[in-house]
Amino acid sequence: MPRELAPAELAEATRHHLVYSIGKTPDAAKLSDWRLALSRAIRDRIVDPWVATTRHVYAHDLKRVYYLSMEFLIGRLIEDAVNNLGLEPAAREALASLGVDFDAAMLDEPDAALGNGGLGRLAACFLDSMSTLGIAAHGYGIRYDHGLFRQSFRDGWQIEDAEDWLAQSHPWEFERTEAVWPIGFGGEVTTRDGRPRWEPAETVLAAAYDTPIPGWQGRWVNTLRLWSAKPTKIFDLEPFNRGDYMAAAAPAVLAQTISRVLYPDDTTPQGKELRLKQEYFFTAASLRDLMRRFFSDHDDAGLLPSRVAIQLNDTHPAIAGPELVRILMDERGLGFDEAFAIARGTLHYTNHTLMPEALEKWPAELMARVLPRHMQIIERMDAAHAAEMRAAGRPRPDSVGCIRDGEVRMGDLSFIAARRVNGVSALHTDLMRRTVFRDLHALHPDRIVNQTNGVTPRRWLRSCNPKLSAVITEAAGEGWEADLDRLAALGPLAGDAAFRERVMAAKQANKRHLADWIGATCGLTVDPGAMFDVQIKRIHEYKRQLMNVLELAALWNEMRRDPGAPVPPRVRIFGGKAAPGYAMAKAIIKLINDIGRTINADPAMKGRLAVVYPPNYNVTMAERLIPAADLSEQISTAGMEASGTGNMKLAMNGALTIGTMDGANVEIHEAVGADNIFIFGLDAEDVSRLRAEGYDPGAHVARSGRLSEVVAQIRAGVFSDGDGERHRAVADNLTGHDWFMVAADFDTYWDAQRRVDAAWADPNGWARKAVLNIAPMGRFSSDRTIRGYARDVWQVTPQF
Ligand code: Z16
Repeated sequence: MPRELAPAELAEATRHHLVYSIGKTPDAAKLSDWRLALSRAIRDRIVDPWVATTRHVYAHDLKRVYYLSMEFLIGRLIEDAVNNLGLEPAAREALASLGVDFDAAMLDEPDAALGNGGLGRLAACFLDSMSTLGIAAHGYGIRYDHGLFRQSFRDGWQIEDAEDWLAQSHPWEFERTEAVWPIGFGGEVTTRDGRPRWEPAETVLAAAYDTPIPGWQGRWVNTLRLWSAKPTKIFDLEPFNRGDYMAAAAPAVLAQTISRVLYPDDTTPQGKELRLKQEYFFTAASLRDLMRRFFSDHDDAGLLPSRVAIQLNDTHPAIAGPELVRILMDERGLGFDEAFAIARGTLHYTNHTLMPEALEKWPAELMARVLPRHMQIIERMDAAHAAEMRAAGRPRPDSVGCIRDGEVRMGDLSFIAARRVNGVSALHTDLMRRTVFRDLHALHPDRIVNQTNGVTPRRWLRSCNPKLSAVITEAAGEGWEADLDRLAALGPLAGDAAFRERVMAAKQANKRHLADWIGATCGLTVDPGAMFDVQIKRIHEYKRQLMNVLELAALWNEMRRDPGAPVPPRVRIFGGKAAPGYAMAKAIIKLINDIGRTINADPAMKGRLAVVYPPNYNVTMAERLIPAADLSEQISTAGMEASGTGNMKLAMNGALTIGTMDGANVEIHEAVGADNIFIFGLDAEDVSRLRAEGYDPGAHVARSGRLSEVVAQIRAGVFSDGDGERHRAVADNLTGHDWFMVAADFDTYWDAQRRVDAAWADPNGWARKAVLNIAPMGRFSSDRTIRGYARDVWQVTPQF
């Protein structure tokens, strides 16, 4: 723990940075200047423990973990730093003494959105946990100039705008001008001295930027190293001398596009050449970097698996397999067999989805053109794997192979190049073994392991929900933030009325706060006494926001028909972005906004039913919504959501789940018990059976009076100013195709919502359930997840 810091000392350090780092005087400083100065002052406190961590790792030659991820959705860092270092009170007081509001300064920090959703946020939670547990780890990724787009609504339709998180400089990072690696693309493979040699046609530089990641109490500080692409030469001299300055700058423009922008597709890869270049760019730079570190104090490449564990976050860095083999063969002179064996002892792969359209595939032609040497190595790895299986008397079926139908399959490549392959929830891992990886699993029965996702309780409880945190500290004592199983102490208190009241008072205060924010940002008045019912996640058909909004419309119908019915007041809240190219998801957004507008405009719904969809859902908005939620919507088609992590964050903050038996919902159900969760609908087996039998959505719609009525209203333009065409694509899809089985689950979802109504009508019972949701959430801390990876996958020992 860094030395205690007095507020006056922090104020002085902030003033000093304002003048000497930012170059402003207090009278001229804007809020963002103060925020940057404070960040620098706090960053100064992290540097000593950072250096100490690095020294410790070198001195003890600890095995290192490298987490390679295309996405790190870290959000605001000031908050993590202040919280983990215990500096919040000092920072608040220091800024107050300088005449600056701490909360306003925190909110001024741009939300670093270098990720799309769950996968990127998981990587950020893992960084926090690896530092908290004292694991020698580096995160490696891309320093995108522009993170995930900003969303706004125009007339209810999603509009995207460029995000610009670096506009005011990023105060946490250190540029490492000594760590700059050339990365090649294209060209050809020649032979020199009997060895293959790749001569790339283009080269760009990967430049390192380091952000320190302090763990709980600052005992350990790891590094997030992000790569930015730079040109190898700024100007082509020949056109420059001719006076054609624009042409002269062309190579610089080309290089910089590589790290320019995050691809905004959650779970649906685009197969674009630039994306493949991004993947190779950061993977090759990271391997170069970690191999330099390894060879700086070892000279036997065979030691790599015992000193280094590399985790591939999805197939995005899957080119690491062939790249590592290439380095060992072409640069270190090892034979193929030895190189492949070393790679297979060092690499590990996490799968995050089984949806066929989401599994990365590259045209073999593209791979061979962009990475000709790697294409040769992929063919060799694949052939070696096939030969090995034949020799073992277990020949591969045709369904296995890295290159099939003219495409390179990154899932198979990752599998054959990895020592361990993991799923992200028990159900998902089971489905991996039985479906997508069935044949590979039969060949390698010990390779697939489960590591159920988790979330960091520092950000997702302690820092976003200080009121509930104070109540928890009273019950569980200090220090639960790094030992979340201690929440179990709350279980016995579920029967204690005074304790329940304290928990619900925290919830109520958070709801009032959110209601004020909704009033200020959406211009809607909502009653903080109503049930806050939230569905916050990317907009995707499999997540079934459509089913939610159809049930909402049906509820509106019911409430209008029977104005006296004892339906508890609800505020239904949506948050989430659609991939810009995903037309159906964007159509669903428009439908939600149309139905929402209709309900909100109905005077009979005043104080009874309201719909809120604030634009631009991001990490910061999640931190506002989650502490104020009563009901958590986790209603994906069973078998489709690999895990979910929002489900864990919401339950940890005392929201009850309405959900299907999908992803980690299954484990949440097991943890909280059947009485404290609202489960409904088809399970994964039902879904696959129904699909195999031939699913007829029209029949399900016809059978449900409520659903038929809503579909007829949509077709009649009831929600769209009489325009029956506007939502036709959505309605037609629902009645004619409905791959995600909204119609099949609609009625049981309706019934589950009515069970929710009944439970809400008993405030004591609801509060009891809320406490019984929080109490068993220790198992969904990302600390538990990381201990699992450390033990079962990486074989490293946490220091704490
Ligand atoms: C993503 O966020 C996820 C999967 C994927 O293939 C690509 C992206 Cl960008 C999500 C899963 O959908 C979600 O269920 C899971 O909780 C999350 O990854 C983290 O594992």
